[in-house]
Amino acid sequence: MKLSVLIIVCALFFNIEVRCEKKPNVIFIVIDDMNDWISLLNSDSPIKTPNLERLAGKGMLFTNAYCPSPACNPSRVSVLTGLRPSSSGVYGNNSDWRKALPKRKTIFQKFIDHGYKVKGAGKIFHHKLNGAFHDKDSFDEFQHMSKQDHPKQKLNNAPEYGSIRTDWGRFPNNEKDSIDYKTIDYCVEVIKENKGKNKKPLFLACGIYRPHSPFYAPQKFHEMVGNVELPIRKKNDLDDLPFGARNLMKSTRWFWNGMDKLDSKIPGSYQSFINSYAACCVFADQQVGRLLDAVEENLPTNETIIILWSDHGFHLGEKNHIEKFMLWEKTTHVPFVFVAPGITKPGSKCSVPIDLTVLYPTILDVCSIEADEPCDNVSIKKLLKGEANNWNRPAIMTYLKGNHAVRNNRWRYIRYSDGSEELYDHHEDKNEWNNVADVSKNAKIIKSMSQWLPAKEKEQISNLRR
Ligand SMILES: [Ca+2]
Repeated sequence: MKLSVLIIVCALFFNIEVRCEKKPNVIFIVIDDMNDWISLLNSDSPIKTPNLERLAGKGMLFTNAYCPSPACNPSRVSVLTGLRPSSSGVYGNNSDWRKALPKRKTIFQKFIDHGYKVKGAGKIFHHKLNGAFHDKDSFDEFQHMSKQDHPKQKLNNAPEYGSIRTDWGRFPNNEKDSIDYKTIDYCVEVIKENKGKNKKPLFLACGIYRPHSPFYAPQKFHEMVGNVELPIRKKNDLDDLPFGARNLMKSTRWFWNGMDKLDSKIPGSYQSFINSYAACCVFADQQVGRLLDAVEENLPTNETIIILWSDHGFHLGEKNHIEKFMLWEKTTHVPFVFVAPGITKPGSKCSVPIDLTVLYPTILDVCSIEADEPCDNVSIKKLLKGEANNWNRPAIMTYLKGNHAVRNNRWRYIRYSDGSEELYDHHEDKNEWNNVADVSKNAKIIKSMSQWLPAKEKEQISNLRR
């Protein structure tokens, strides 16, 4: 009896030791502009994402995950450095993030320091100004997004509306000519090279560009989605918006208003736009599938962490808005899957609202890397283990200085820089149609949620120019 106890104790000890010494591979997937209207997060959705669901089956799906900011640059910088826009001053898509945070180590740099080989491809940092936002020090090797080919003429038959960058349709002919196909090709090669024992642990960042605009996907993906039902909208939905919201919407009003006009002129245009966004999501899902095939064939399941997230959501006409850049549910709710062998239970779900500033402290915690600098959020390793009791931190989102949203399991509270407010009750109003901030009995809720707004806000850093 005593001997068997001793054996069990030794075995446990041995296992723990093995886990500490072995550095798991990390596959880190970020998708651009993918919102929550996908079957991963909404089983009724016409946009089917079987590969995202296959990934979720391996670990934990967060059903209430939110981006730190509904724009590429501030969201990505925030996730990759663990600092909110209010701490960094990186509020906008042009903010010079490295100027704001010259010494802050990104997730990737922490892994390089920890003995990892860190490679990446595609859109990881904000893609503008020919890759000026990219961080060379974050990677041992990186394949930039391939050049975006465009059709000779816009495909949406609307030369006056938007630009080629907001076009939609069936393109390119051959999916192998798409940016993401080439990104995945690179990642698959890296994964294959890492097959076998005694390899240096791999951290691979894979940035998928679709469903970001232009909303181009090859013919076959359009055939897969067909005619998708249109998003639901409410008449006069905007009547109860405060000035702060209307003001923030100004710069993107052309997108919806132009669509409305175009659809009157060429009926079916809005439908074809929606179909194209759906086709882009299905295309992105298929690229994730190609990556998962390579991971399953070449890397040991019990020693490979896989993380997938989207940098923010996207409105497709709900609230008369097409774009991100607002603080509502559709612009901030994102897919987030975390597969951590030995920690997450396959096929598990967590509905605790979190924002993705948790990623930095969590991934370091899970991989036993010391976070030597303070983070704005905490590790969610407990949630990954299924221990969600007493978790009371809400998700916090920021867009431009002074505009914030706080989301708990029932409410979304938004406060704009002019002090105006919105409050939505998700138990009754999943579409955020009825702003109940002015209802007197909700004052207590607003007061309690306001406590989570950032106490200090850094001045906005200057824009990066080239
Ligand atoms: Ca409304």
